[in-house]
Amino acid sequence: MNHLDPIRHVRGESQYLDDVPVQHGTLYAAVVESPVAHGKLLTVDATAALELPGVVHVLTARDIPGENQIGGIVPDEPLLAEGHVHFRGQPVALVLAETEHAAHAALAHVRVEIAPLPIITDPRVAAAQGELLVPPRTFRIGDSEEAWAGCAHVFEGVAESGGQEHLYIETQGAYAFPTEMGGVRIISSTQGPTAVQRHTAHVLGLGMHQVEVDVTRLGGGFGGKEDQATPWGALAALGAFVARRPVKLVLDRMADMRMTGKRHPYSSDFKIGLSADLKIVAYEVTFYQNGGAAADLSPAVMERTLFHSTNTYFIPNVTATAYSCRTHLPPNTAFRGFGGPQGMFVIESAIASAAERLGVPATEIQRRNLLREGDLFPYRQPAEGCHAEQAWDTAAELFDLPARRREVDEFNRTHRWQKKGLAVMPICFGISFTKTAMNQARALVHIYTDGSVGVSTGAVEMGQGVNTKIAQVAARTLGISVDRIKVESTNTTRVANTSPSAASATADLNGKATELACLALRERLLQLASTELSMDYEGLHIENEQVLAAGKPANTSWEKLVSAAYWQRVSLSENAHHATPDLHFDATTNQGYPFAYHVYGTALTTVQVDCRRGTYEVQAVQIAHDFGQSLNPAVDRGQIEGGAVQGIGWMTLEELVYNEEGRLLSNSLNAYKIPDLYAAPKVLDVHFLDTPGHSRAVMRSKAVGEPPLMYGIGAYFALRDAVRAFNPDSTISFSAPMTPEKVLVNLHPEFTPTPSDAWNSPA
Ligand code: LUZ
Ligand code: MOS
Repeated sequence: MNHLDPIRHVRGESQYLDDVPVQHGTLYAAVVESPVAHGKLLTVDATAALELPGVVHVLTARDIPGENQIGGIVPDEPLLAEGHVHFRGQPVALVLAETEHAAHAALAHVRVEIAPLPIITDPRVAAAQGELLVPPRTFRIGDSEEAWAGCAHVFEGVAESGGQEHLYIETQGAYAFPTEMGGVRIISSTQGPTAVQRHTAHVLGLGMHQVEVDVTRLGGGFGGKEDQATPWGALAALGAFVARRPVKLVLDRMADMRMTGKRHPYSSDFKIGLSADLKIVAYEVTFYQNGGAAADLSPAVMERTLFHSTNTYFIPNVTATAYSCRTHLPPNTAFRGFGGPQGMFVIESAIASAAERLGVPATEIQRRNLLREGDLFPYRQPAEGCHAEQAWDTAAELFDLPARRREVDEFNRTHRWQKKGLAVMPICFGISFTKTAMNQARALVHIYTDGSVGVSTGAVEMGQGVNTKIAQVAARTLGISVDRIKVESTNTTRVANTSPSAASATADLNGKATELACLALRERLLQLASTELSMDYEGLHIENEQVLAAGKPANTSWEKLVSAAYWQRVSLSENAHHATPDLHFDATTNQGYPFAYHVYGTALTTVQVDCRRGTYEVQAVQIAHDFGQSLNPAVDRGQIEGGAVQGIGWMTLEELVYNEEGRLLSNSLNAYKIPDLYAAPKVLDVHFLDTPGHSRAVMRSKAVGEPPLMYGIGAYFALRDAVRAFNPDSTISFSAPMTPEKVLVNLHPEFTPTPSDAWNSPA
């Protein structure tokens, strides 16, 4: 079965926020941003702006009727700046005007006066000054301190990974309408409708029942709309609340890039100890996370970095510490992988460092230390249903790792100015929100009297195909065709108290709730069929698969039965709740059972570098991935391909540059390069491993959203391999992204780059 949406997408028929027909009387909002990264806010003077034609209101913190606070984990973030500004691009005021043009034209006429204060952009500097967003955390197993003495080899180093712009195709935005009785209805481009509802209610001083949030679909989220869709929803709602008119607020691309947080850059210290036979005995790592100016989701991201600090390896002695550092950048936030990729980059750097210094292939160390069934993660959950070795061995055999290695070496022997590189990247990703309480979901299923079905859940469709999967779950469970099912918009009045669509867990959580609701309806209908109607009803009982496989429209007896149920006054609606069983985690000991299960896989990456220019090509990414029993191989393959390419972008081309004043210099697609058709791998193979899936996964189809991003880490190490083939003495640092400029400098260390003048020239 294909994804339900693409034909409409391609025809431009799908409705996104900006396609919602504009209601008469709508005002347009534009955001006045702080022009400096840190300072004392002296005045916000809107007099001149208010004299411009079409300008209706300029709202500041003083106009907020409730509490000026949108912090999630920590209450440290105002909706509109008050007293101080903490990052460049921080919302200071909101202009409301009759047209979009008038609103934007007014921005420059709002006079904002700020007394500048010192600016920190480096997380290590922040940590040294005690600027932490939350106290540090340490995950510990065994005793690494004791273990060093017993190691044959110990290596230390530093690893750095950069941020990443989400670059969802649809920018942030919201459209808010005042409702009768003083409430608001918000159409929001958010992964977290409940977060928009909760914070808007708080800001407006309303009950949550007075705020309705509706989401049809997003043009991408990638984590950027898990928490950071909230300010735009709340600002539009504030405008609608004050003006008593509909208010539409959509960020343009450059405003979105300037004002919103991104993937967290990390700077980390590692120390790895190995035995003579290359077993990893001990690992110590300290992460400095660049959190930006407010906590946002940084503490949770930092925690997931710790969870994934050993990737897919068993290490008996681990001490992993993380600092979430406050800097004067926009608050960094969730991004596909949620800190996991950053943690995994460091352990892979440590292994590469050891391998290079010992003169052995990194793959020797990697393969020898893969997790096995029952091995403990540093947080004491055992690896259950562990497919780490299966994934590696399948990939190595299927894609012939020894032959790939020989080909690369042979090519490098015979070519002077072109070099190839190869890396293997095994992954392991824990599925569940690490905050146990968030692992719950509800579904509301209505069967209409004609036998058609409407399903509402908390899942937000953002291109990932969750609605397709939910429709499949309902169809399979009820034994009817998918055409009879509509997955409705995500609306806080139909399904309340939802977790965001995040953590790769959306299909599992909402799919399971859908399955439960459909099972209850099916039981009820079966009972009716057997007792009340003495119907010999087979369509529902079994043969569901056959009915679907035969491509028959809904079994006619389904309609008969549904109609009978109505006339017998049997309810045709069901609301079900699912909570992932068995999860627990103690955040004081950092031990427990936080994940429903883990997803495994392995990628082989081959690159070729032009050693005169530093330019490169990712030739092949060949993946063996653990999908379990895939509900939808087409959708799942798409997630792997997109995730891998997005990960390659993070590791290679995508370079966020802020200057020392905290100004984003890579502020448009002229200056921020994401993978395009040319940068995508020439070959991208995805092999579906034969694995049973997990009973905690929806219909044993394992979560697939975030894990593949981490295959992209292989591209960094493959490039490093190619650089070292050209220049074996290279003292190349573990620093991603490995841009062509960086490759060039590492190929030719005698070539001294000029300081980044280009970046510092006035924009
Ligand atoms: N969001 C969240 C996430 O709130 N908790 C998580 O554990 C998580 N993991 C991945 C992505 N988003
Ligand atoms: Mo996400 S990083 O699962 O919103």
